[in-house]
Amino acid sequence: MALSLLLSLYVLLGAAANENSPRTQKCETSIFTAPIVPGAEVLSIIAEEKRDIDTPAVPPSIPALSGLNFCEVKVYLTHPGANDKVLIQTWLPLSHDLWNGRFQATGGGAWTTGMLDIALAPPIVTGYAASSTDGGHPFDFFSTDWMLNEDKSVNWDLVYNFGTRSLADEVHVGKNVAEQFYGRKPDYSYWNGCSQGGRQGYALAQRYPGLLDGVLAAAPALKLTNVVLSGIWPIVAMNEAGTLISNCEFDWFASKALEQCDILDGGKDGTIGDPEDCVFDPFGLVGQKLTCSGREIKVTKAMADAVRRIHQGPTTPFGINYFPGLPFGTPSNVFLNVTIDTNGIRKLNDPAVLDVFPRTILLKDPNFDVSKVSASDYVALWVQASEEYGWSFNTDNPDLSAFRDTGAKLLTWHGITDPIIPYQNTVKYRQRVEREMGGSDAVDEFYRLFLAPGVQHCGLGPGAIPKDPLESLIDWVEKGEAPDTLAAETQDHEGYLVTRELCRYPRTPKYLGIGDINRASSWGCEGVDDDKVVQQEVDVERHLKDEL
Ligand SMILES: [Ca+2]
Repeated sequence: MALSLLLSLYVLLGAAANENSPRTQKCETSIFTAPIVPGAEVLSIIAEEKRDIDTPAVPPSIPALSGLNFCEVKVYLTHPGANDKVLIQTWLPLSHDLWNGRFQATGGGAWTTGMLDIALAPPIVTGYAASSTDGGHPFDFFSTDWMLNEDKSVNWDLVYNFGTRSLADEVHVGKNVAEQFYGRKPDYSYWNGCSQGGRQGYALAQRYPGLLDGVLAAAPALKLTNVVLSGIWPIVAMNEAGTLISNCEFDWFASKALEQCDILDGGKDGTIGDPEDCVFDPFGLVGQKLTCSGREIKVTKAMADAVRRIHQGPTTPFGINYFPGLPFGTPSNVFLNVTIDTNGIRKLNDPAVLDVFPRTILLKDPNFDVSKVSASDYVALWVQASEEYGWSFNTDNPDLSAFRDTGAKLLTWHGITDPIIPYQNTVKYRQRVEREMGGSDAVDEFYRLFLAPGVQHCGLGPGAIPKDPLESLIDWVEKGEAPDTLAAETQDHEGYLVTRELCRYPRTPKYLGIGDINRASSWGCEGVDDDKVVQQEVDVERHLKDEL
């Protein structure tokens, strides 16, 4: 009797469990069928249960993780006529109970379309079904060789994959694979990427509206051909100024700018709240002395001129500025590599990866010498890059109406002292969207931008870094709670916690004058004058061609 009662209870409880939670399939190849992907043909699917997997860190935003368990689904597809073979890798929490019901598509970085395992580990830890793609090319952050065929002609299909096509494929496949595994569609789908991955988020919003409910796109490499070439501008600027300036000297100028402008936001906290307010004149330091590697150096006019030109950003020989430079106070560690030897001889060291794109893809000239580029050569490179690759890479269409009309949300944050992608590049895009789509308030309904003072590229720097911007996006999408500020924190050099609420663009931070300067509660956000925000757009490309 007791046994039959137990059996009855077992059946009842089992039935109830089945009714309330759909059964997760076993993680094996046989349970998956080919997803339908517009414009592509699935070649194969392989599913395998993975246990106790470790993944490496990618500083500053991705930590090393270990002991991960998941169902890995590899889908290989091709685009008919392209002769490509693209991997889309999806990781799925092993049971329905471990899944948070959401899908997350992840982005790449530098010259990768996706980061595969590295990018998939953080979302699996927090319960997402998540995807990444290799775009059909080898994984290498710093090489663009894969964009060329063996005969050195451009592989336009891979250029297309990298720019936009593989991103949509990744979302189609990932959502479908999750649905097959869990027996229901994801409740919500998101994009999460920084830098190249940030640009990719905008590519999805601009070209494939309707695929995602929310896009988190940090420090986006919008106008990618411009961003890439802006990396060699400091070298051109030094050529034009007639002197090389060492990293040590540049950083001395940065410290002077910080000394002067830190207080403009009301608080001496080691960051400049709004560099637009910082009117810093490097020529005012001519004649002053500094010390680098034990050697005393006197600031010359040529040095001040080099610093001015670097901060001004790409400018034609006739003085027309066509891309933002690094704001004052930004470190030089990425784009400058000049040292001074014991004899006082200045030397431009190997520019490392800065010249990869112009050397291998644009000019296809292995002997290209970036140290010899003049301001007019540079304009020619700029126009060529934009004309040949802009259609795939630049992701700068300001019309987001189709994305807005689906109800989706776009959230971006950008470090103000980003030494790789000037934050003004993102601001300029946002201003173009405002002009196109009814002004700042109308755009804020679906697209919000937060600037992070003192933060570098995707993280690092002395400023407070957004704590969990994806959570803020989720609250906006799923609960209708639009973020007015973005919670951020960091630790100062003594390990003391620093908190901030990052201001929603175009507002800027202001210390309230009382209270702990390291606490968010001591800071507010203030508005800006209208004339500061809206500037008429100039057709820069046409202007540059006129000068050629
Ligand atoms: Ca400050």
